[in-house]
Amino acid sequence: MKIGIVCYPTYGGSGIVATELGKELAARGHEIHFISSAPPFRLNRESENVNFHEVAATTYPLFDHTPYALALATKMAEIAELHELDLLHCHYAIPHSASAFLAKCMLEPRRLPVVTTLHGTDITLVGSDRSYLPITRFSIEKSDGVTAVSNYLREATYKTFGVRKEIEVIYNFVNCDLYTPAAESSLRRHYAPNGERVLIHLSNFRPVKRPTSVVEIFNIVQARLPAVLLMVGDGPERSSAEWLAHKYGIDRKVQFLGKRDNIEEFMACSDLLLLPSSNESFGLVALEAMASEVPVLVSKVGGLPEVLEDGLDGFLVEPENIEEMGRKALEILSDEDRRREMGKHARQTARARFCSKRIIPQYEMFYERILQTA
Ligand code: GMT
Repeated sequence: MKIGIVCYPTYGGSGIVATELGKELAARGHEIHFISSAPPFRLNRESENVNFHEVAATTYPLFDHTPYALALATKMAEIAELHELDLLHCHYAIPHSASAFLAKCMLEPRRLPVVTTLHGTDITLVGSDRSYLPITRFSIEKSDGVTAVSNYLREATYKTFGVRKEIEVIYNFVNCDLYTPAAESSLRRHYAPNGERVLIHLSNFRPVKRPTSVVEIFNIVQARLPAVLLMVGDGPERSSAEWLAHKYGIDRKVQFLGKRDNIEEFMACSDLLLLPSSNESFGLVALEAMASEVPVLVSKVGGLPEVLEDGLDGFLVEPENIEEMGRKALEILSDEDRRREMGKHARQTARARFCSKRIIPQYEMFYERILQTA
């Protein structure tokens, strides 16, 4: 198939899933055309089946804001025609699916089926804001196929938008050959030279990820055992988290590493992932940790209970309960045999339910169904 993939290029789950999906589909022989404002950050174009088309949104002194959605629609229509795309797959509804609808209308009577994958805040936060709700509902209804990354998100979409559209759940996936446990790690030697336990948090540091809570949980842990915390990523809450670590006097144990590419190496050198988000439709980073044999301590919210089994792959704790998160972290980290056992179970869960080999064919089948019916 010739597939156009539309996503945000920035550090965020929806862009990562879109990029990894495109790479996996290309490896399976499909021709992939990424359409975005910049190359998605995990995209490498080693495969000749992978193409990238930049949306250049021209600005003008009259515009307060550049009308990106219009430039995107124009680019979608142009690429679909030029490369004879079979379908467009939009990741994150806003504004991608609305632009795709415009592109589809522009090309009529040529057919251009549109698939939308809902990821999270396009439904639970941004999409449910009144300024976007009607257009998001419209774009979902007008898509030829809609998928959501968890049952939780599917139900949230029905509840928030009252749509009648059939929504198929296709879970997020992980490359289990890339995310693997490491017997030896130079990163671990570098960050934990004295055998400290390594805790990790990875996100785009938006308020929903609660990075300051990560520091609070770590503060409880480090008071009881030698430990370091790796904070990977960047975003608006980073300085508050840094300031808190300074206030607690633990800044030398907390490393803010900014955005990194070699995530699999950081995962593999860690002992525990912390993800105390206030909401999470899936929690891709938890899955990446699990595949690396790293137990996870996450909030009992959104789609996370669909991803891991409480007590076996890690723990699910109410997001506000920092004390309990601290206790559970210590429970895992103070018993190395148990921690390893949990890690192994977590990898088994990842392999059995969320490996790319298992999930990518679900997307292919979905596309085929849409192509037959749209
Ligand atoms: O919140 C993020 O990290 C980015 C956001 C996005 O849509 O770019 O992530 C959402 O999509 C990810 C991939 O499907 C999910 O793993 C995240 O759980 C989800 N984030 C939230 O629901 C807050």
